Amino acid sequence: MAKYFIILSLLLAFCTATSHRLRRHAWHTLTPAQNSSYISAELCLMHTPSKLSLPGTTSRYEELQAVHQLEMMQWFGGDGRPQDGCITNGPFVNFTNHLGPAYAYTSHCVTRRFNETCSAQTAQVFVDECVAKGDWLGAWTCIEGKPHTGGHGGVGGLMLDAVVSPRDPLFYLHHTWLDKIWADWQVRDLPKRLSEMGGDNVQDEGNLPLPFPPRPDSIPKSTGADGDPGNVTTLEHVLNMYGNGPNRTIGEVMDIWDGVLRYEYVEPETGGY
Ligand SMILES: [Cu+2]
Repeated sequence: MAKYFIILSLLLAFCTATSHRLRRHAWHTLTPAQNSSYISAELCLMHTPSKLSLPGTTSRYEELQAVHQLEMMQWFGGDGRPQDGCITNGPFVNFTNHLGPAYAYTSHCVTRRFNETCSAQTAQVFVDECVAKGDWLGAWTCIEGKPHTGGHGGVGGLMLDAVVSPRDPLFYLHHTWLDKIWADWQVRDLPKRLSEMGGDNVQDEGNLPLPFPPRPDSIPKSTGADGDPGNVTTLEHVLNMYGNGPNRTIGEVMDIWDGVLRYEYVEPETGGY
């Protein structure tokens, strides 16, 4: 929550000239008059023309959004261009993919089609809802639902290709964030949640949030379900790395802190995800 108040204070500072030191207060402690004055400050920003010549901006309000967008673009590039979705800036602008779409093999750029409606599903409120679930099946389906699909749909383009979405470098940022949500759910009930597993190991292709085309005969069948006694995922389930590293069972990687992975998350100073 703290980060929102920093942004709120910045918004107010743009339209309120002050000579004394500003003090930051939580929204719910303000008077109705102060709440309305804050809203007026936002409207002021929205109605004040831009002056920084940042791409796409028409108001001071959008210039603040542009700071965030440009920070991301600096590292990963921005949205795709209208005609074909290819990104036009950032370090991956000249990167050519060779896998996909789906199970095909073609040469193509990194494509994106940002969608703020989808991105909204990654909001903190939905993450909190998932982390509060009392069992693995509840947490997994919750994370899969909004935070997971919200990230894929929010970026769009390659990220919406259910078979080869990792073609966009943003995929890895998104999925390591999902890993953290899982770990945050685990720490709420340790050590019990280091061994909680379940759910189908072969997804129902007719009931997926993203479309999976049928697997052609030329593609080897997945061996991901090795080790499971049936269509229920267990700790003995083998994660096939196809030579990228040693195959592991799910049981071996459940404990990120003391298992074979051995890592921990460092919380940002402002908290949150
Ligand atoms: Cu994903």
